Amino acid sequence: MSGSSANGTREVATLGGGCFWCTEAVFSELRGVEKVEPGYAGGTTANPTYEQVCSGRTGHAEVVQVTFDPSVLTFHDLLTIFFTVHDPTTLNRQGADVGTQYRSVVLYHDERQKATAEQVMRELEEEKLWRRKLVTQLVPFSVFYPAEEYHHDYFRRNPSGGYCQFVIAPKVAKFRAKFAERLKAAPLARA
Ligand code: MHO
Repeated sequence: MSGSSANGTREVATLGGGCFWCTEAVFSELRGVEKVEPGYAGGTTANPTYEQVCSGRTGHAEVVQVTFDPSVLTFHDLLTIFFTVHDPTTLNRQGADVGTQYRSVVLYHDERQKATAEQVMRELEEEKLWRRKLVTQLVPFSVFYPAEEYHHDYFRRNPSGGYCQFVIAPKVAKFRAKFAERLKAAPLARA
């Protein structure tokens, strides 16, 4: 989906890579990313709650909806990073988080996004970045339900939580080291 604003064109991507606390923490540090909203997509229940999604019965995945400036960060770049910060080879699972709500999924907003996702997935298979086959779902986007307020900015607001310290912080550290030149600010400049 593309749209125009006073500052130029913006694009929206909807991506599921396991727990949305993790993907939000990572994507929000990228230059070119203007907004990252955690939520639910790809299921059938309208206006699902977190508890319902966690039950695995709504069909939704935990996702992030990312609004970005494609002149700074292309959808191709965003996807390449997406496929590095989560494991797209474990079906319905990211580490200890198991269930269809943690599936790897790209919900494309138009045919161009679909073609780009197919291309990036092919490139990664060829590069053998992941030794196993990618199991990422590629499906058309329909509805996004924002998550409850307390899930927004979760990593930054709950740094001492166990999941934040043991699961998210190491992922963020790896991401910062790998994509240092793409960050909004140097990691050392952050408190
Ligand atoms: N296993 C984690 C997942 C959080 S995530 C937002 C927990 O229940 O704390 O699904």
